[in-house]
Amino acid sequence: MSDDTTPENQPAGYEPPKVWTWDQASGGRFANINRPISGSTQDKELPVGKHPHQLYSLGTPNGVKVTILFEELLEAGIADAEYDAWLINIGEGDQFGSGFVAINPNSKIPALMDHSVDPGIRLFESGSMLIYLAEKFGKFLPTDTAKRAETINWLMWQMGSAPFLGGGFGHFYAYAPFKMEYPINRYAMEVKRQLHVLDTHLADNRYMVGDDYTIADMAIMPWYGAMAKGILYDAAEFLAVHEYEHVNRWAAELLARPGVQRGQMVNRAFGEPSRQLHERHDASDFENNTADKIAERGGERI
Ligand SMILES: N[C@@H](CCC(=O)N[C@@H](CS)C(=O)NCC(=O)O)C(=O)O
Repeated sequence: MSDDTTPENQPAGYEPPKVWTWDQASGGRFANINRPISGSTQDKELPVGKHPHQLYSLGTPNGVKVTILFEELLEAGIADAEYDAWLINIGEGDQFGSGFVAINPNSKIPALMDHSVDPGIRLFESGSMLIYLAEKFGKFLPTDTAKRAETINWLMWQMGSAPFLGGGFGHFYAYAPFKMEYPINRYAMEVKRQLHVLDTHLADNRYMVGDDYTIADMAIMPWYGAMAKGILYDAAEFLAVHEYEHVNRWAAELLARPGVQRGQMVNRAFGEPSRQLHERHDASDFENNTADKIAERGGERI
């Protein structure tokens, strides 16, 4: 490709047709699961375990936000926050089963049911779950009006910003079938701008809301903290993430928390087997039922 990056010197590329049609062979990591219509593709009930909260998820940054909150609530001694976490394999299309779609019509993990009330309450959108659980248990969402507003500010910032990081930068840098300069440039610039927003704020604040550790930290860390630590998309060098010194300091503090460490393991189906807990039904599962231990027993859970 030419070194000249002015638009008129870029390759001509694609001319959109008058009416878009679905090209099933468009390529890329998610080509075989993405569709332009919503709804279920198969009848499939979801399993229900013994606890009031039933989480159907996967250990991606959006899923991990919620398992971190559950583990932090339990770490804080709130026994009623016990939960079962079931693995939803989005690569296999589990999110299009009828039981899953009944909880989340948008077919994305995470999805949560609270059966402690009758009828049970469904929750979709990770940010909605964080607010619901924080309010239910009176933790990690300050009651002071100004601090509560600031927590929701940063939570909504995360919910609005992360699609640029994941759906934009991550998609074009790591998952698209070939590299394209225009979208990679556009999203790299936006992600660096977002990291700078955080870095500037964290220069003067220990956590996102001053000295209060809140659901805003739990929402932002799995995306931007992981990015600053070079965990996402193998893009640490490309985005020079070491430059965001305050984001790195904040992420290191959060990553050392036992609740965060356990939350990151739940529904994780990739990486080091000893850090993968595909299903979580009990606190003892972290000891007994990680993927390495289950494999050693020939597939048996205890
Ligand atoms: N805004 C949603 C985003 C959820 C989302 O994008 N989930 C992805 C995994 S991180 C997913 O389930 N993708 C499956 C698909 O697109 O079919 C949330 O925060 O809950």
